[in-house]
Amino acid sequence: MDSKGSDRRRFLTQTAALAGVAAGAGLAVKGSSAQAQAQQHVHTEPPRRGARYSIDHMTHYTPLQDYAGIITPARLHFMQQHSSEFPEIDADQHRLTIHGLVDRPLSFSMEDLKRLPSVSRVHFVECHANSSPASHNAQSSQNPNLGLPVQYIHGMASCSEWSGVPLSVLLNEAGLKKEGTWLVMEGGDAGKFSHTLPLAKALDDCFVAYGQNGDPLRVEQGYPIRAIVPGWEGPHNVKYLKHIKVVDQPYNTWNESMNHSVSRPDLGGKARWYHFQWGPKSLITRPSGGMEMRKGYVQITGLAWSGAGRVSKVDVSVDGGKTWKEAKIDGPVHSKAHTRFNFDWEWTGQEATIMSRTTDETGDVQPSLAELTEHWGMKLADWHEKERPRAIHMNAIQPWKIARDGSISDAMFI
Ligand SMILES: Nc1nc2c(c(=O)[nH]1)N[C@H]1C(S)=C(S)[C@@H](COP(=O)(O)O)O[C@H]1N2
Ligand SMILES: [Mo]
Repeated sequence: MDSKGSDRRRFLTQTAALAGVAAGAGLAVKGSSAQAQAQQHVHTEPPRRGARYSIDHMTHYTPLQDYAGIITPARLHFMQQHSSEFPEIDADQHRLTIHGLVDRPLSFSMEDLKRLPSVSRVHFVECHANSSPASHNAQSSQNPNLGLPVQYIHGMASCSEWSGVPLSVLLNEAGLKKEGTWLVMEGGDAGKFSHTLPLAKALDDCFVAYGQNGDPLRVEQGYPIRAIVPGWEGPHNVKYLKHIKVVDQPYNTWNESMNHSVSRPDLGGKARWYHFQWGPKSLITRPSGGMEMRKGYVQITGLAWSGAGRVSKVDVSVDGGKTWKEAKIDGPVHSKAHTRFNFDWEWTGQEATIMSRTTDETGDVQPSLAELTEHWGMKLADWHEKERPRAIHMNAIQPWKIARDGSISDAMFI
């Protein structure tokens, strides 16, 4: 089959489906028609700096700047899919097997799963590579001087109400042998995307989801079932889930080895293995890069989240981090979920740098770029090398710089 041809058809269809959403966007992206924006909502990768590997994958970014509240409309959920086609799975035939270090290997049909006790929980899913240093200040065709809009820097994060069966229920049915300490989960897509997970996390709050915002999962999100691993990096949430094997040690699956480790020069090229939980993170989604300010009242709005639990507060600075004021939290605050914050402001027409910083219920505070860089054993100057180093698990405070002419640019690495 001609996979290029079918990809193109798919992108064309999805562009058409999203055109309505883009046209409704409030703050205009400078110098772009609604149609050009729609194209941008669904095109694949923005220019990447320092990409070191090449594998088949399809990416969609969530337009974080274009919706209100905390739930990402399902059709706008980001997608990070390591294959060039979606698997075509017949839900009536699909089975989930649990095997390995268990008393009774089991195989569940969708009907079996839906008969079991269920939970519905609001959680974010965020790609480990979201907010990558490579996407900051990458040149945008729309905003050559302003960098990419927030969608293409931070849009590999979305938040949904997921429904399904707790992994603890399924594992207890199968009966765990005491040597079992880890799981390997495998998807039904072409590359058999696999990931390991410590058993303790699986038993704590993970579940096998079949529902997304009340509907069945979308094909992009792993129809008919996927793992939800609350607060942990994206790849743990294995889509098209087919097999769960209980094992006695972590496996370095292909994806974990190739894509999810960063080698550190200061550690003699050794990698930092196994990133798990997202730290506290927030960002102002509006006004943000590529938008245009008008003088007078403006509501600053954004999202905050943490892999450790609930957001306890969000502070906003409009003077480049010199002073901070607490923002208003709007709407429900769920654990390991996007949380909406708002902040009333008046822009007087002066140059300003705006940013947000969140604190989670464990007291952990979102780091500045300088703090995060130090924590990683790097130097700020490293980011200014020609090939900006690769980094995953990026949760640094995001500054947006407002110029006197009202244009807004990404000030993360200036
Ligand atoms: N089967 C399968 N599961 C997968 C992937 C994949 O390519 N195939 N991608 C992983 C990665 S890297 C991420 S970030 C999340 C993205 O979930 P989403 O595509 O629903 O946004 O799914 C994870 N689960
Ligand atoms: Mo990812």
